Amino acid sequence: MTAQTAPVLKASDFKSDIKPVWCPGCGDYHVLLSLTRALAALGLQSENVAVVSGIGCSSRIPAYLNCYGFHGVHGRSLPLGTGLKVARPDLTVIVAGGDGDGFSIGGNHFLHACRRNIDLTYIVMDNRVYGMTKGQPSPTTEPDWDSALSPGGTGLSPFHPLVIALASGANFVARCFSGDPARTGDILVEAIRHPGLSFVQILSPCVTFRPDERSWKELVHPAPVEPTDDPARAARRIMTDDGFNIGILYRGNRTPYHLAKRGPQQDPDQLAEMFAI
Ligand SMILES: Cc1ncc(C[n+]2csc(CCOP(=O)(O)OP(=O)(O)O)c2C)c(N)n1
Ligand code: SF4
Repeated sequence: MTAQTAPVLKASDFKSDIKPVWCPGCGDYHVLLSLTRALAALGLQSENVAVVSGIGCSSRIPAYLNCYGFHGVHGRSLPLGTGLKVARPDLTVIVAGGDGDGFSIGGNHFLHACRRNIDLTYIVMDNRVYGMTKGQPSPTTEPDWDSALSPGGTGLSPFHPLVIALASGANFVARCFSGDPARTGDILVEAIRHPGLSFVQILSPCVTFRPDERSWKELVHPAPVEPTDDPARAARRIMTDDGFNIGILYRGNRTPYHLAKRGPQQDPDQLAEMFAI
């Protein structure tokens, strides 16, 4: 009898048959492409990958992938992904969503997922707006972005996700641009390979509610420095860059979370008995 070898999957094999409902020109199409390329480049099999999301246009991504997926609850993608990874450490778990999902309602989970430094890759498709609910400002929206829903702008200081991730304990931090799927795919490969919590902010224009973001393609540029393993240096650089530096900005050596060695797992029936009223 000959041993069966797993087939080598192409990027297109990771794409499901479901046609995305994103607006024509939405940056998230290219994020989908980059992610399928990364999964293929890593030589992964569909049954060993799970993509978990929250709610938002960007959070629809699990449906468009041919691997395990969970389209969860708004702001709760990281606890879902954390639970999955702890229960199934053998899986490659990728958590994905938008800036509203991750930094607003999910902001607290973002801090603590970075602090726990579980071996996850967290992708945020940052369009600096709530796309799905028609254009409200998000935590990363510029204070002077003038719109029908925020006349004159919010006047609020934007959230700085990369620095907050660093300060909270993430082990890998990168910024990508959806319009460069080749580079984004390469960075995602490194993010997925890197142990611990890898946070990848992908600037992904919302062409419907932020048509001004079409200009991002002229603004992005490669980060002028090599990634550092010093979080303070990385944070200083990110705080003083123009927000359009693309590349791996921090590659850390922080020890990822491992389940403490415990005795044999409790029998669920015994547990139910203990808590029976
Ligand atoms: C608990 C809860 N609160 C609010 C909503 C409404 N809601 C759905 S998506 C969304 C924001 C989406 O913005 P973002 O996460 O940035 O994703 P995008 O659509 O821009 O990709 C909101 C507020 C919800 N579904 N559930
Ligand atoms: S509303 Fe914006 S984020 Fe949502 S699909 Fe359309 S372009 Fe993309």
